Amino acid sequence: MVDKIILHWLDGSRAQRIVWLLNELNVPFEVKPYKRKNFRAPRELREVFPLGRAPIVEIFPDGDETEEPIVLAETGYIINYLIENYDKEKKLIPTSRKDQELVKYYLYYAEGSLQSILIALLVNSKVAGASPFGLKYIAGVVTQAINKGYYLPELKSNLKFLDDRLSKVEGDYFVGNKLTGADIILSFPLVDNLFSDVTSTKEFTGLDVVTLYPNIKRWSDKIKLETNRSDALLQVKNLSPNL
Ligand SMILES: N[C@@H](CCC(=O)N[C@@H](CS)C(=O)NCC(=O)O)C(=O)O
Repeated sequence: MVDKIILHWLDGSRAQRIVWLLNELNVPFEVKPYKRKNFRAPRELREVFPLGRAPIVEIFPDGDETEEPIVLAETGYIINYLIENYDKEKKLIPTSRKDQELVKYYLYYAEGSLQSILIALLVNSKVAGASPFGLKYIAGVVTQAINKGYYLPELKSNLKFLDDRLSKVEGDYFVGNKLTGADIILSFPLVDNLFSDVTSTKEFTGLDVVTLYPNIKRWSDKIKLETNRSDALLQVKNLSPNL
């Protein structure tokens, strides 16, 4: 019997990367969609895993639903688990041990370092608007100073690091001249958050990312084409990625 895999999927979220991965692995799965309420995941997602963040993956080994499922949370861990357990043909696994470790580095890096900078910038950009009227001005000055003094230089340093890495790789991908978990995890911060809408990114960060980071731009265009195929897959299941 094959394992039964359920992907708990939230609109406009990191869960889309898991659709792409499962599609690449050619593994059958079910999608359970959730719709955000006031930008947040609905409470039902907490019934699957207590932190209630997407994606969450449930696996019933051998399709046996009488047993408790294996429940996976955290995108990097989910990607690693799915590749380790279901990539029998090593489609997404680089050949050298060094490159295999590099993929794992990116799985930690994307959520641990890069995404946390983007979240801080996003939160800081909302503080003034959410403050009581008399505090809006001062809140704006303080958060802008924090962004200018810390988060924006951090973002620039991270994007330069990634652009330099791409300038030195052989081929079009981050590791081993093939699509790996590194590209899949980095697609959310780089493609979805920064390069899909470069005008908003300019307003949000002041950075002209297309000019400053041409290697990421080239990679991002390629990745966008590849992910469109899995967006199409969701539409086939009557679940628009923009639900
Ligand atoms: N570090 C987690 C973050 C998960 C996360 O924050 N997911 C967002 C969607 S992209 C979410 O569920 N947001 C709903 C909420 O904040 O209520 C991961 O990598 O999976």
